[in-house]
Amino acid sequence: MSIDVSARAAEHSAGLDEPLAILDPSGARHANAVLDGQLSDVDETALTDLYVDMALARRVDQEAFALTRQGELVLWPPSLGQEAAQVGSGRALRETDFVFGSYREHALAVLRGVTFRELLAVWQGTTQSGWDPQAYRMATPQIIIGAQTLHATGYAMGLRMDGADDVAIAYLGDGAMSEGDVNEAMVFASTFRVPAVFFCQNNHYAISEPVRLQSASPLAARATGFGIPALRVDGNDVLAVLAATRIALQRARRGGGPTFIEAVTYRIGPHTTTDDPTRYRDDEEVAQWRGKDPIDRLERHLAQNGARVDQIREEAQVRCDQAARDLRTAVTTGEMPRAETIFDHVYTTPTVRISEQRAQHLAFEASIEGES
Ligand SMILES: Cc1ncc(C[n+]2csc(CCOP(=O)(O)OP(=O)(O)O)c2C)c(N)n1
Ligand SMILES: [Mg+2]
Repeated sequence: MSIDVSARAAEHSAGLDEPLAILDPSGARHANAVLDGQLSDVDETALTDLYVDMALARRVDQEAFALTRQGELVLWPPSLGQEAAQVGSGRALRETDFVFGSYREHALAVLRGVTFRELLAVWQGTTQSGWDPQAYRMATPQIIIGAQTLHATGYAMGLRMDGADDVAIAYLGDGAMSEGDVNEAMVFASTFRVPAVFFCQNNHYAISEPVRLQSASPLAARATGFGIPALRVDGNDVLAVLAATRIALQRARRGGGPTFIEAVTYRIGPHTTTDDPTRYRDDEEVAQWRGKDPIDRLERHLAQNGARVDQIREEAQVRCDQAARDLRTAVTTGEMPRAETIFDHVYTTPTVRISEQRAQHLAFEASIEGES
């Protein structure tokens, strides 16, 4: 029986040999039998919106990186190069779907409406968590590699029990595929047929570990062993990502269970602002991937379609410059939370022990007040 399940999952999979793509790096559009049907509504306005979203994501990332170098943020995990993977999938979601990200999904946070203040506070160390997950339908950043896939699966089990047709989407990296948590999440998601999407951004590295040392076969192929159909797409092609995510979401809403998407992309920048990638990879490899840039690709496509690219670029520039100003204001307006708030959100209802620890801490603070 398990063989049948895997075989069925494989039958509904696509792109395992060669990633599915719509736009090539030159911006030319190619027909794709699996994806084309999902893109009939994507006109020039929609393409422009995707372009502006990606430009904005890139600028937020660039500014936050600079704020780290200026000592305003403690750390930042850059998303340069991964804009199509994040924006294409993020734009496929409904407002009521729930996002469970890792720590690199800044574009998702921006699309969901998380404020710059809330986003930067995470990396400034001035929040105990980040934001209200329910307000944005997005969980706060997860540093424990892969843990969010369990959260998404559990949430999706709840959605099924409620009879809702929303979907939980978990973002994970290539390195996370080696974690037990992810494998456990896929078992539960598959056997309970939960409305979940596992969206893996294969950016080719887990810090310094190249993906070829994590897997000898495409990561997406693993999902089929769990009975989960997989779509492997060019992750720098925003249209391919949008279409694949729509397919996965539709399957989940119809009661067809989870889908695994592998978006093949590349982390152009360092792992975080404390990493030096020149120690473990060649400039040549990075240059090759720069040639597949997701934003340049869409810009070329718009130009080939006769769109007024100079106008679109200008519109994006205005939005980006405003975002840069807003980020700088946001980074300087935060307040340090009081230390005792660390006890506030451990449990919905504090346990006796947590309450005691809180009281002890307050007593200690009072005892040293005025000492320095
Ligand atoms: C359980 C766990 N193990 C190790 C780490 C340290 N760590 C932080 S990021 C990272 C690499 C993750 O790589 P990947 O899943 O590919 O995501 P990416 O950083 O490339 O987005 C590791 C090993 C961690 N945070 N959690
Ligand atoms: Mg990675």
